[in-house]
Amino acid sequence: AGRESINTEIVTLTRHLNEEQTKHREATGDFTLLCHALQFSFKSIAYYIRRASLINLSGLAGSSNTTGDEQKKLDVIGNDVFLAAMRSSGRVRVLVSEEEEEVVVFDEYPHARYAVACDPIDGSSNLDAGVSVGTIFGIYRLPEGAKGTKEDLLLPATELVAAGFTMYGASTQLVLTMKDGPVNGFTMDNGLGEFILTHPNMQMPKKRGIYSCNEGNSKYWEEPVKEWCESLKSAEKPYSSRYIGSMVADAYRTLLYGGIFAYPADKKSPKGKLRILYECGPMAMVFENAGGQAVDSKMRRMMTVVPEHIHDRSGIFLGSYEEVQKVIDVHKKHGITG
Ligand code: P6P
Repeated sequence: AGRESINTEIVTLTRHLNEEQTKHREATGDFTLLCHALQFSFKSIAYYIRRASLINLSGLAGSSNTTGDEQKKLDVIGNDVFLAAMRSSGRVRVLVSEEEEEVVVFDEYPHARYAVACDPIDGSSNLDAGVSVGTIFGIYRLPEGAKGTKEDLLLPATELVAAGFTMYGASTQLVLTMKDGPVNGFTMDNGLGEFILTHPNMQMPKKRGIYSCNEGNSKYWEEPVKEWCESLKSAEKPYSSRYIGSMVADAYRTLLYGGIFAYPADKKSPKGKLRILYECGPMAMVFENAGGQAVDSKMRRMMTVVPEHIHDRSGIFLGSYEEVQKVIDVHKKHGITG
């Protein structure tokens, strides 16, 4: 009597991963250990991002990465933290990072069975402005006898065993999904230092009048894209426009509220801007598993697109099932059918 009711059934990410492993009697625990290393890297990156302004970690690091973006100090720290966590897990053979020109091979673990693709801090150009940024990741299971070369990672997202992203915003939110599994959302409890399951089995609204794209590029858009965007603005009930310019933030809002995120390939960027391996592919898997759709600029199912090289790019339309269907239907009228 008089005992305050405490919730003894808090599901932490650690508990969730252990329960998942128990469901698969044949599991060796390697994947679980890899995910524990992943979660540690998210906690570390969150820690540094939150302190950035205090210890002057924002601002340029004076170097630039493969795609020529000005590298921010936090980009470098995020990449270092992520690589160290993956290496020390002993479960990763080969890794692609937006910050690394070549694949990173962990020769000290020749029998490790996983490959990881990652953008340690996506959207970092917004960091100094205090905009939410994030880590996007995809995990592949290597075939027996794999040597850990870049070919092991030039795969479509249909081959991913897990994918997700962590958004460092007002709170630290992790979205994680396994192949053909549900999408689960976790929120970091700083008191416990644990990710807590707060959004089990996320299901997207089938439609929503919100579109998210950089209309500053519309001069370069192909005709079907212009027609699609105009149709939203001239609809009976015109759509709302929401664009943060940080993919993880725009994706997370779209996942929760519904709507559509688009970064089309255009005349200025014929291959598109976003990278297949560590932006488009993992996001496509999350959105499909949450009941949404994802296609590239040729209207191909995004999850089937195979990157030609590890930093290959693609156009992408990502969102509620019916909202992406509208894009597909407009392109069909122009003879583009994926
Ligand atoms: P733009 C951030 O630099 C990023 O890679 C994604 O996070 C974001 O969606 C996109 O580029 C924003 O690009 O051309 O609209 O600034």
